[in-house]
Amino acid sequence: MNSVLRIALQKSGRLSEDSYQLFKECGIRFDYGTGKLKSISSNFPAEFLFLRDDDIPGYVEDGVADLGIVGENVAVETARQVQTIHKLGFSKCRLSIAIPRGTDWAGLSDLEGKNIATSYPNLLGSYLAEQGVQATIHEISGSVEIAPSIGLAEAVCDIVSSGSTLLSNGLKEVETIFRSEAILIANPQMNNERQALTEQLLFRIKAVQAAKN
Ligand code: PRT
Ligand code: ZN
Repeated sequence: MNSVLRIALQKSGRLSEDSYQLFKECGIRFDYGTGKLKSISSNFPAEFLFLRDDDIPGYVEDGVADLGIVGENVAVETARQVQTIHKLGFSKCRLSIAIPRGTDWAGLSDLEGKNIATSYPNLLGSYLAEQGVQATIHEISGSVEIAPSIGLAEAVCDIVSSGSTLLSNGLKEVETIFRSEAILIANPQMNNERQALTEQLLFRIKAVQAAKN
């Protein structure tokens, strides 16, 4: 067997440390945090690619990587043809709608005809459609929380974990639209050797998780 699994991980961010830790606990060694874009494991047939999280689903869909670790929020938002093969239990967060703290909230119908700023237009768009609410979505790539204070939108839809960012921007969370955690995604067209390696990896991941519970 000479296939090598190519695994895409976030280079630097909220998923990186726990992703690296998971492989370490699985007994898979590789260099990480050296600034390199790739690293080959010294004791498992795997090559690690360090990328921005938003690019990972696309690389996995195209087969540049066989596997990747991303937040479910990013996997769903990018709508790539990848398989979710396992939930990893870290980087938990939620995607929520928030409005200025002093504003009354009677329910989702309050958003009718309003402007909502978000980096997740697809997730928000399908949620609003499901709920039968018509609002204008403004896609912005960062600092979503400041949109109401600069008059860009009456509400935001952003990732929340502790809630302190919303609080410090004078916003209150009124509706959670999606719950997320890190997931392992896979290219659906892997060859048999790579599938077998993926099975070996999954077996180790499940053993690590079982030992913690
Ligand atoms: O550079 P790159 O593009 O790779 O990274 P990134 O900056 O886009 O992503 P990163 O590292 O911030 O987040 C990676 C993934 O971690 C996300 O896609 C989520 O799945 C997950 N995650 C978990 C979070 C958070 N918690 C989180 N708190 N992602 C973002 N946040 C941000 C949020 O956007 C907001 O600005 O943190 C702020 C809110 O945090 P609290 O604790 O103040 O509520
Ligand atoms: Zn990103």
